Amino acid sequence: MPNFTALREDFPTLAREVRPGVPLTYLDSTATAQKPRAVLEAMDAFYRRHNANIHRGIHTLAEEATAAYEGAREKIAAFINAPEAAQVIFTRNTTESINLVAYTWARANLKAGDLIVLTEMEHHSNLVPWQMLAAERGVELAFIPVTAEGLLDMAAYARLLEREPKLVAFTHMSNVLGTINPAGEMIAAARAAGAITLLDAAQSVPHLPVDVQALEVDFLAFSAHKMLGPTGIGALYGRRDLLEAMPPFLGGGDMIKRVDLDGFRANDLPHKFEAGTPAIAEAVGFGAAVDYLRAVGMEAILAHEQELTAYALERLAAVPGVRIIGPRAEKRGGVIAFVLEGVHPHDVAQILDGEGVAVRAGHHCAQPLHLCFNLPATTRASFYLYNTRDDVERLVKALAKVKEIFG
Ligand code: C6P
Repeated sequence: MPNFTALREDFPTLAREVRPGVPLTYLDSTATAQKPRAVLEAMDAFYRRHNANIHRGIHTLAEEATAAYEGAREKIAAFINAPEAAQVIFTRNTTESINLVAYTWARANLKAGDLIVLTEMEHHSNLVPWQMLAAERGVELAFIPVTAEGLLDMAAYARLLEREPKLVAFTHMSNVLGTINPAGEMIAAARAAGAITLLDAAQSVPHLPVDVQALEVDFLAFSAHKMLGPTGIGALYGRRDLLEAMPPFLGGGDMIKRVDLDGFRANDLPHKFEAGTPAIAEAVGFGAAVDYLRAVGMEAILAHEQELTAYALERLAAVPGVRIIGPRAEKRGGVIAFVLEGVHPHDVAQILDGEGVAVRAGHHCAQPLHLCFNLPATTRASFYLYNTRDDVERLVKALAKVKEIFG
């Protein structure tokens, strides 16, 4: 088992104080993760020594930059066990990956009356693109309900599949409830019903082993910044035959094989979907983040976070007035959303910040899910590999302060 307390040393941000004498307790990794030195140094080294545009120049730096960018793609492909690197498209983030599928595959393949199955626990980025498509094309959206425990209602899902949806798109792990959905089982059922599948893996790829071939998923979307990498870069994995048949997303440089005044011929995968100069240094940082996660081990990271979450659930449940939403520990990853009776979540978060405890408050870009629980907002604490029981204790102590202030 890796020494999770010792690896905190790799993250400079975790050593800082929020204000003099108040150390940082970072419990907001679901929003974005902190970055280890290995990522910062890889990006710094890229800019200091190798900076050049890619796929264009034939000078040494251009070749080094291209090799670094494509090398990062290889690492990310291996991390999710993609059959080939060309099936990994660099995007800006999960949101752009999902929009890419909505604007290309969906607009080329779906027509009025076709059904898309989503869930009530989706982040807005796996909801609004489909609502936009529904408004434009008249496709129908249907939702797998969320149970009171915060799980998907699988009987309702089976009934929705009888309606032969064209696409089933759902989150692998909820950014609010922490629920880890049974993706393998759900994808197999969707495939049996003839549907294409898209997995929003923004919260799963960073925290648990994800194997696209074992899952037999058609599209998978995730962001580097939630998995120790930089902001501004994410990835879309896609099945080769689907990606090849899809029209390009954005037009411009690099995504073409040939252009004349009458038209263009699209480039091969993955370049067909990467128009313009991409986030090169960010790709290098993304690759370094994946190296770091691999070295620690995704099984070990998941086990650490689940153990910590079970502990935190127990400790928080003992705080009078705390109501936690979401399932029991075995069914969730390191995310705990809660309300404290009589105190608005924003006030909770503000007082926690005064104690150095960084959490998120609000609807966490999942407004429909909050409505399921009749809550406009929650406070959310989330964990990553660098969090420890000490962080949980600081959270509990800071909550006592909130209660003290609000009586
Ligand atoms: N959730 C949170 O605090 P982007 O912003 O594109 O990198 O990721 C979007 C996204 C998609 N799906 C899920 C399940 C997510 O959790 C997120 C991002 C962050 O919960 C920021 S809103």
